Amino acid sequence: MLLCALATVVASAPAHAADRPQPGSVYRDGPSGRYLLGGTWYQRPDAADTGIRERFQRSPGLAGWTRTSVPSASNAGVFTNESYLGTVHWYRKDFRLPRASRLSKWVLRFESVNYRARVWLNGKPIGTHVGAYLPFELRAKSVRRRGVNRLVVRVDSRRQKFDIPPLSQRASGAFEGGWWNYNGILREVYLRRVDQFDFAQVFFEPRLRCRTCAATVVVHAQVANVNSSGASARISGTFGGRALRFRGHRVPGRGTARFRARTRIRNPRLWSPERPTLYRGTLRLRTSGGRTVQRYRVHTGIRSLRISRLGRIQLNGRDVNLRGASMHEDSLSRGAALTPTQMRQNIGYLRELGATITRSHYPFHPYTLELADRHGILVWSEIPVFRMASRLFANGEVRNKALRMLRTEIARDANHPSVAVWSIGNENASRPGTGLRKYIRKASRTVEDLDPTRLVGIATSGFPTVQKQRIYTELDVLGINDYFGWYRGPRGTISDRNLLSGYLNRLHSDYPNQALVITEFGAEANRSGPVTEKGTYEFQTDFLRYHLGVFASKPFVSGALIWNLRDFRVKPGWAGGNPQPNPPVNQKGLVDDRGGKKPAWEVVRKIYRSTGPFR
Ligand code: GCB
Repeated sequence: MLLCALATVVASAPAHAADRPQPGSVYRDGPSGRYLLGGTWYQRPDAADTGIRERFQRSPGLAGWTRTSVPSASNAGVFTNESYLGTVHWYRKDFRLPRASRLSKWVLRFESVNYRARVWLNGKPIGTHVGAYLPFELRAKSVRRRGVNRLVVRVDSRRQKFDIPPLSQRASGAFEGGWWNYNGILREVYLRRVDQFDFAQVFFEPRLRCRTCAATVVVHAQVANVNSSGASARISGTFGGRALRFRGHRVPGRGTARFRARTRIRNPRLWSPERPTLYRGTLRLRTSGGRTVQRYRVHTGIRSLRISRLGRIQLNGRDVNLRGASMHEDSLSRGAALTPTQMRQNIGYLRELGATITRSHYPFHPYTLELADRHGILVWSEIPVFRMASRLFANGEVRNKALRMLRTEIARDANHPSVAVWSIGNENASRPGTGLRKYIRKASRTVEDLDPTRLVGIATSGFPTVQKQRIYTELDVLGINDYFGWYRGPRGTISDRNLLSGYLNRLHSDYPNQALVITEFGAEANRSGPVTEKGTYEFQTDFLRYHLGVFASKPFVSGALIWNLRDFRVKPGWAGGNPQPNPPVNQKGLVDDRGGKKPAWEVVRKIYRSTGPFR
């Protein structure tokens, strides 16, 4: 009740800096009719105590609000326990609708809000959403065609018991969670103009039987009718300049219909890290009367991914040998709300390093994926099912939530040729119980159904104490987080790096049909010192060189990713195995917070540059 009162008061306030959003988007692929809701926004912490709330209600103008821009992490640079555990923060934005036909309807698209969002438009609640890193859309029913609109968003970054990924403070005082909990509207907000029909999902599915074969591209389009009465829709389009022919379909009122077309490409130019060829696909959506209501464009690639009989990842029929580094969306100045320049910088580092693969614990910003497509960097794409205890998977609703994330991720990212693996989690229970086994099985079927062109995998802790887990044989790829010689592991079993080689051999014989990728290996480094002392640049350099040497001697290792490209913030008290840590910073980066390259950079760069993407 109080929340609504707050939002209504805000809604009746005089307009401040009401701009008219301009057409355009940060990432280029997707539907027409997108307008970036950039410009001036305002933010304020929640007025939790009555005094502040009263003041706020009496002066509904700008008192208490500060000017900001979106994307925004409200607690960037604040590394207190409270900031990590979560807060409530408000955002608001005044805007005028772009000029458009009266037939247009409007949708608000949020690319990522962490973690719970409640949204009001002109004082009316228009929807809520839970979970970051994936987009959600709300119908802007209460939008005013003339005059000023006021959008208000309440962002609550506190995590609840069954949220994914988990984040809390244990009774011991220790914190759960793997990266800083930034509160805010972490990625862009768009206004989308929709008229009658809307592309709900588009997938250009490349089918390629062999490297020299002709390719078939099957185009799947799901069209939504935003009106209440049924109507016929038509789609036309092109792929690589060739015409696509779809049959017309009737789309039920407020329902959806599926359209399909295919085209054959006799001599396809294949996408690979060496030559990341992109084909342009365009679609045009029309009413039966011939009025164009939306266009859609993608830049995608033709390539195949499968596992060979020897358990190796094959890209376009050739065994890969990938090397790279993982990333977190994190910067000292902006938290997780990276600017396009920062995303370009990160991809720039990967390119300079000679990396052919990257990874994160959550779906990347779509712009990062477009850059990866363009520059031939494969992506291990993961949903944030991060270190979840068995008891969580025992809960069917938790499993369903994770599966929904996976489906949303596939729907959003299926056209990126860089995405090679849909990863369904990281370091969950090492010996999956019934619940986790059910989740793995369902997730693997989900990928098979929705996207047969890619591999399904999971990242696990590399512990030799864990025997073969039969459930993993239902996956294509097994990710191993290798900290041999860094952490101690269960009963000290990974303290000795010399045990790494034998452990990898054992894994390969346990899972001969699964590909193995080293999803993590790394060591903290924040100072110079003896090579034998953990936390020194010398130790990190020697550690990475040694591990890369072991991987190079194992033809069954399809790829390896350093943890991490750059230093990032984890949680209060983070030490990460470094006897002289700098909490909350994870300093396993090759690059530090000032953009400085640590000594290991040059050693890794030389090794990566002399390792081709194929065997
Ligand atoms: C891991 C986690 C990653 C941590 C890393 C570390 O295994 O997957 O999120 O940051 O280890 O530095 O300990």
